Amino acid sequence: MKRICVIGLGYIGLPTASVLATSGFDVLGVDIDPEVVATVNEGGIHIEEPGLATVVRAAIQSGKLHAATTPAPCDVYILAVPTPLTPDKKADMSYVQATAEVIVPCLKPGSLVILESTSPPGTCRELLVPILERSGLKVGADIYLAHCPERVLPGRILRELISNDRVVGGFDSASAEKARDLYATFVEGDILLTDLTTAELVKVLENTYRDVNIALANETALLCEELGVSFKEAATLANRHPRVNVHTAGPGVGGHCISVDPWFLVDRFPEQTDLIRLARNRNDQMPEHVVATTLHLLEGIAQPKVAALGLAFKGNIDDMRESPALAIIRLLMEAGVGVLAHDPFVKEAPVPQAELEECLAAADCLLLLTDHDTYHELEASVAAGLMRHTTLYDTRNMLDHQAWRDAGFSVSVLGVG
Ligand code: SAJ
Repeated sequence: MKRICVIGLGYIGLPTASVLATSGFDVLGVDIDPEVVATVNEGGIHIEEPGLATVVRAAIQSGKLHAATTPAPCDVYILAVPTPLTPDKKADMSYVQATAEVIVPCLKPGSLVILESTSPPGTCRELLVPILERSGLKVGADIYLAHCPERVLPGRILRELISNDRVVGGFDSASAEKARDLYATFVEGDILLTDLTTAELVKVLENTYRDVNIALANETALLCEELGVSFKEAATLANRHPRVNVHTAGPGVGGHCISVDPWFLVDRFPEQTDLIRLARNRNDQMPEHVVATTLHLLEGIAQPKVAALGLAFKGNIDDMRESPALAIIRLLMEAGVGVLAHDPFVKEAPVPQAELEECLAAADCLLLLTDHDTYHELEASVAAGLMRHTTLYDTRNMLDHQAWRDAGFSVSVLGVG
């Protein structure tokens, strides 16, 4: 059985390492953070993800998964490290570069290197190949290289890791086939083979498609506020057309993927990406719109206080990366508004956080920012009893607004005029 080194024990690497271990491979999970390594070796997890704790515990108990801060010689290296944005919206490839450099001394003829991190098209050939060849081995002749972008949705990672189709791009067909054979041991979806650059583009294109469509939804939602109609109703009706899929409007686009990946194309092709740039900026401007509306709702109130419900970038997860909720809360605080935030999934936040009741106590506006399912159970009458002013601003258009009006609330909804 092959020995596999998975580098980067985050949202993608840890589930991947554990699933490979429970499939019978000997897996070495590598992370630069010694605390993460210690937690994993104890069978614990440092991220919230349904089902992950069970799989990691099983993988560690079986003796098939072991974590360390440095790699060791293995047959396969899976790189699952972050590709964040620099402040000037360029792809920061430093983690991929450092990871590739650190495995160079471990490479031997027959090694297979797989990049899972989402990367600008061209990364594997232009960045990885020259680094890997510092080993004295030639990619395509001595070692294999493939790109197999992760495509799982936070909150459903373990299920999607197994059920989703995978795109595998190979340096050559031998590389693609080797990588396919590895994923075939646990993937139930189809595994589709292509070349390295196409695979890189596919992943970025998927998320750019989402971003541009969400921007269209958000822009139309703003028009609906002017028109005095409901965006949700219009979108639902438009979606009865067999070839239309209008996305959902909201307070902005968060997460490490959709709000980031389109910039990889803009960075690489600044002249040809007007549409992508405009869409990205439209989505990035949504927090300002939410803040402007909230400030309008608070007009005339001395020392206003907002109860911000939801910190994660989307419902039912704890992930706050690029979360519009954080941007909105920070902007409100800068404008002199007191904000207490609540999120049932987030343990530690970079903004003031409290239990739900404390959050709502004497608040002037309930600002709903994340579509956690539990917020459907919010009791309007309970909130009304705690708050100073009964104002609701639902940026996810998810509550039963009539029930809140019946409880005495004045209700504003993003995308409803
Ligand atoms: N959002 C909207 N309107 C929508 C859909 C989403 O405002 O119609 C917002 C969400 O609230 C959230 C953000 O966009 O803030 C992104 O959420 P998401 O659930 O659409 O996507 P992610 O970032 O959790 O996961 C995406 C997925 N990509 C696609 O659906 C094309 C996932 O399959 C990828 O694996 C992941 O990015 C990734 O790793 O790239």
